[in-house]
Amino acid sequence: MRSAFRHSQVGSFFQAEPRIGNPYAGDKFLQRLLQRLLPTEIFSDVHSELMRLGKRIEDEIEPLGIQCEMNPPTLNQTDPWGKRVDEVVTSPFWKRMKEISAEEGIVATGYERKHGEYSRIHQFAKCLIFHPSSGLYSCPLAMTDGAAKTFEALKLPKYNDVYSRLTSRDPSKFWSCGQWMTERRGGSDVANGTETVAVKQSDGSFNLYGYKWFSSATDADISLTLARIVDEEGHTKEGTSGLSMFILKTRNQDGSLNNIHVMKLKNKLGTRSLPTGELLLDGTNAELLSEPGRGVACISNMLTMTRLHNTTGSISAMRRVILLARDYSMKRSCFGSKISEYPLHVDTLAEMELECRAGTVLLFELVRILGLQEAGKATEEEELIFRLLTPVVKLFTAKRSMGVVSEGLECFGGQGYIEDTGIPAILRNNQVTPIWEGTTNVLSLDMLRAVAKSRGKAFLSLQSALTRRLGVVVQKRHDLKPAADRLLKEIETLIEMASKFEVSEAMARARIIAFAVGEIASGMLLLEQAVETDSSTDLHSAHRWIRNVTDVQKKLNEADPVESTTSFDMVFDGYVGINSKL
Ligand code: UCC
Repeated sequence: MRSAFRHSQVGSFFQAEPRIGNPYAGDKFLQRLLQRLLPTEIFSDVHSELMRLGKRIEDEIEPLGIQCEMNPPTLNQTDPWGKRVDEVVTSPFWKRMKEISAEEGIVATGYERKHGEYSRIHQFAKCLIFHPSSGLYSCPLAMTDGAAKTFEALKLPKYNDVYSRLTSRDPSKFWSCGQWMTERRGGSDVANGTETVAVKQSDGSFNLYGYKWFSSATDADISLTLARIVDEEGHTKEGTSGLSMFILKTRNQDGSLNNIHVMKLKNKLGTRSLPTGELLLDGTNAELLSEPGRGVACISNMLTMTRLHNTTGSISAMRRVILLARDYSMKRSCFGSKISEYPLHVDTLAEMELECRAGTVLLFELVRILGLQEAGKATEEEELIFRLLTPVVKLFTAKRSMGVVSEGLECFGGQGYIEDTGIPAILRNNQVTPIWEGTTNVLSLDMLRAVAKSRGKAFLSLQSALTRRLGVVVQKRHDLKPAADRLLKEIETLIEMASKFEVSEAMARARIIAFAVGEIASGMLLLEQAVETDSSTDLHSAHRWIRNVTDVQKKLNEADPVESTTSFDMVFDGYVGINSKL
């Protein structure tokens, strides 16, 4: 009697937990997209590899990733006798993730070029399913991919060994690479804020002195970084043209740090499994990689790659929360039915799915062009679109994914707010994607720079590609003409209005322009997917997306931040600032 009473207090119901399962098998949209983008034989090869990797993720990588999240790195600054050692201690799970990354060729697949121009599609499909289960090891891999791309472009035989390590599948050879750009003064404004200096040594190498404020993956084997060369008179040059790019090894041959002091590990909102630190470079020996003064242009190769990986991160965070929420909706009953049976809940999931699909087609459009570039087959139009869309797609997916992931947490009710379900970490970790690799505003301005540098040709290339490709869509399915026309009208209006803006007006509206480009381009890609796959769900996605595309004219006309002071007045409302001594 007493034990039954106790039992009834605890209750006998325990909710079955949501699971991601095999993330590739669970993503039919990705499968159809790959089938469409890849020739039959290549698809067959890639599909079976992704099925296998997906299973390994489910069985081995996902539990390891959870352990990475639960066992963040620590810093031992001194040994027991007080000697400074600055040892970043990472967990065995994190170390194992590095080995698995090499074994699976997460970076290597992009450089082995087994599938020629399709190799990047292959690689990024792997990244997409690997990322959310990797415990954020995907971050060092993003930088490693960026470094491999940079070395490939530089074609310096002296660094063949470095390149082969960055792209190796052998865990004992594989090196990861950091990207140490951010300093206290220069966050976004790298060109003016970088204070690190490089002093030439008699052997031709340089010693670096400076403070790197955000160094993701302090445990990397090597890093690329920026510094100002000190000339013979002891002067350095200001601005972009004073910056050069260097390579450094983080450790000397005896295992000691290369005159690097790890001042602290950052206490971050998320990405806690990543050893992000503040580093003092105190005579760190490095070699000059770029031409003097060409550091920003040279590291841009790396930035392009890390921005693609950032996009991958945002999309895969959406996919992860959707896979979990979808599974949960079939396990959780409420008000007498499975929540998957409520149209309102399904509609919420459908909006999330739609955003994820839009991001996915954008990513694979960029990755498709990247593969063509590397095979020497990209047209001038594609090159211009690639430069234009890279910042747009990064900022678009990062920002929109935050809404999706937040919505996703709500799908689990209170459980979505409970740390040890692992669900809140998706939100905390994803909040970095709109920030690192360039904030939304910085990247909106980067898009404008791409337009300006091409004298408007980047926009016109996008418009002509849209016109041509939507023409093909309409030829195949005439009933899609209204949707295609809507997109063509929006791009035409956007370009017409943007071309009449003064520079300052365009800059003040850069975000609106960037999001409009993202919406229009993804609309076109979703329509292509709909006609080429013949899937009713792909057709529904395209219609649903285009129905929601922003009215660009209205949005741009409403935005009046330049000509009027109203917005400024509204924000500051008589505020004159508080003495920062507080
Ligand atoms: O390091 C970080 C964290 C690492 C973690 C990465 C993991 C990511 C994925 C994880 C997956 C989960 S965060 C640090 C990130 N920092 C930034 O992103 C900096 C943001 N600021 C910018 O992007 C700025 O726009 C700058 C620094 C690029 C602007 O510098 P400048 O000097 O003002 O730029 P300029 O003068 O416009 O360009 C200088 C040269 C030009 O070449 P030339 O001289 O030939 O005309 C530009 O065309 O650089 C070229 N350039 C570019 N080229 C500049 N930006 C680009 C670009 N985006 N693409 C191609």
